[in-house]
Amino acid sequence: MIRILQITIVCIFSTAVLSVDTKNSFADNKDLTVGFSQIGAESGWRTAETKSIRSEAKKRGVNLKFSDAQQKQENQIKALGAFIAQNVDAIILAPVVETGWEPILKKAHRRGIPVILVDRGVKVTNDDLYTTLIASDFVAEGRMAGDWLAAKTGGKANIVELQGTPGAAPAIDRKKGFEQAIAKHPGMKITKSQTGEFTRAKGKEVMEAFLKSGGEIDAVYAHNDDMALGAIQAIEEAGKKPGVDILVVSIDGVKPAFESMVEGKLNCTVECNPLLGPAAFDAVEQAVAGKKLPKNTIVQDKLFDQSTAKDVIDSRQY
Ligand code: GZL
Repeated sequence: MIRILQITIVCIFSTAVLSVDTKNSFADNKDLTVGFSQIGAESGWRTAETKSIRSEAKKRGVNLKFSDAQQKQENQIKALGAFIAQNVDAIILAPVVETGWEPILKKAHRRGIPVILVDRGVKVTNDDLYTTLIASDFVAEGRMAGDWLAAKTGGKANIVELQGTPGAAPAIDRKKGFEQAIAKHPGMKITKSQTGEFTRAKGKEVMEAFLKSGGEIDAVYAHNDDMALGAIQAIEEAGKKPGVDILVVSIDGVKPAFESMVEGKLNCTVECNPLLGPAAFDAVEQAVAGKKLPKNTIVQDKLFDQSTAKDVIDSRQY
């Protein structure tokens, strides 16, 4: 725990220092070339992360090569191959799924190109194949959402679940954490569960099918706000009141989620901070300078619900 605490303090401290005087500290980065393989633009969270990485690269004068994989791992692997062929100084990777990265990461490792993982982790036989992972604790996020729902329902609810992308770390771990939380309450069970692929459109479509298939639904647990907002639309179109007839809990903390909580439709969201640009380029600079980095930097998360949404909505940065 101390280790995580130290990492968190370092992370917060270095982020705080960077945001104060970045213009002076990194002017000499103009000859740094970094390849960034981004998953796509499936959610508000994702576009906020892309904006943070792009703006931080600009602020530091880093030459950023950006690739949008349109949700396909093969496109990410191709992009990493191109970055390696161009002999970039470092790679930032947001891996769409956990597995299948060994060969391409071995190639980068052989070329001595540091790979900074942001927002999602990978499963590899040797974690020397990546330099560091900067991400939230998705199991903790799922647990926070489950504990909140248990308290709200007195431990009794039929729940439908909208899962994220199959095989993605946040989908696997948010499910795990939520199930750990509700396991403490025999009256809480997940009656239906299907992927909504982290998108609003698919989340709405799956929720419509859940509603049509009958059975009591007391709550929806969505692995991200975009799917939750789609589910809210489906609940309203079915003539029910989201947030009242059917509770809605989700994760991310994007601004539209706060707007929905103020309207009384979304009940709670667990923030998963996407503004990873400063920490990502901190790690790039330390890695290219040959400094040792912690293998895992955990981004701190916080739960918001309708009792707090109004007070903080104007200060939300994404
Ligand atoms: C979480 C990130 C997830 C978000 C979704 O770190 O990988 O992917 O929760 C996004 O909104 O699509």
